[in-house]
Amino acid sequence: MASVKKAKTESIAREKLVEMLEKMLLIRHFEEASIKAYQQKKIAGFLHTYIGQEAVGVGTLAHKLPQDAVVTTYRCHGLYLTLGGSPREGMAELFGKVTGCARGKGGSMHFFSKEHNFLGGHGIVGGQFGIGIGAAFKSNYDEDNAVSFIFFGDGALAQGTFHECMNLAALWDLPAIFICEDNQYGMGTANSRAIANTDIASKAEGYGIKGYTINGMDLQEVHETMKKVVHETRTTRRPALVHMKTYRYFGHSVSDAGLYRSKEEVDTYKLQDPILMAGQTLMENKWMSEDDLKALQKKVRAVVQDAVDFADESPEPPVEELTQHVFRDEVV
Ligand SMILES: Cc1ncc(C[n+]2csc(CCOP(=O)(O)OP(=O)(O)O)c2C)c(N)n1
Ligand SMILES: [Mg+2]
Repeated sequence: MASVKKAKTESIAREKLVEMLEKMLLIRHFEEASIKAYQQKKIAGFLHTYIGQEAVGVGTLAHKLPQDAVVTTYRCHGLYLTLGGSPREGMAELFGKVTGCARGKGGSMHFFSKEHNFLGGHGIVGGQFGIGIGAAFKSNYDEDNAVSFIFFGDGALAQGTFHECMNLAALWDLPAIFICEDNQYGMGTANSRAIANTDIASKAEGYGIKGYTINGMDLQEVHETMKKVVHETRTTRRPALVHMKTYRYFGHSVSDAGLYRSKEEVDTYKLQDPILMAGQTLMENKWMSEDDLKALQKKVRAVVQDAVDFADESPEPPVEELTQHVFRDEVV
């Protein structure tokens, strides 16, 4: 398939790799702490973790410029933290506290950050496509040279809105990067049972745009290939489709018993863990000692503990806020 490019890996400079490792560690520890808090009944509703998929968000968003927009699914904590969203406000959002990034009204699925142009986690499968291409349209209109990062799961590939938005983006030359985080399952359904053509990058051809396949467990591959894809989209204003092959270690949400896959399958992916790999690369290159790595983990754990304490101590939203910030209440 002529339009499908295979990723080419080059090495990342030490400083960048350490920075990305720290972000991946922050996501992992933040979410491990959130699972614990969920079990302690400090978090209600849903909780979908990004653990295992960290390299996709971190390697991709390393190329984001301030004016770029980012939009994703309900599995949104990782991207929010990658963009520099406050761990305190993120944890407080999970706890339903007024100090949260959506004032405690969104919860796990609806993280948001105006400061980072993070246009949210969305609970409706495929609900983010229209918003993502809308941001890309705005960029062309404003001529600010931005791109729009649209993250979505493999479960959204059979949605009509995916195809409609790919069509519009290609037709109107919208700088949108469609990033399919293929963790191989939509809830408990293997994607081979739900998607007619699992060569996801090849779907780009139907819209006359480029498609890419990337090993999403490999931080260096994600980082290098996305550098090229982002540059190309930014300069040509043509959309692109990226197939990230990744895996989630935990269930669809914390209440998923995971009966649809084997422990051996999960363990195979854990052997390619992006955090483990990045740490190993740093140590093999003598860019970091084991003690440096331990110190970095300790630093990140302290940030997460501080976020948990902040969330614990924060007040719940006052009753007066129940109808505020919900549907344009300020102009009604
Ligand atoms: C329109 C719509 N249909 C069904 C659901 C129920 N639902 C929630 S998550 C999900 C699976 C989505 O899987 P995928 O897109 O692969 O994302 P992942 O959870 O694997 O990251 C489904 C069917 C929904 N939220 N929205
Ligand atoms: Mg999936």
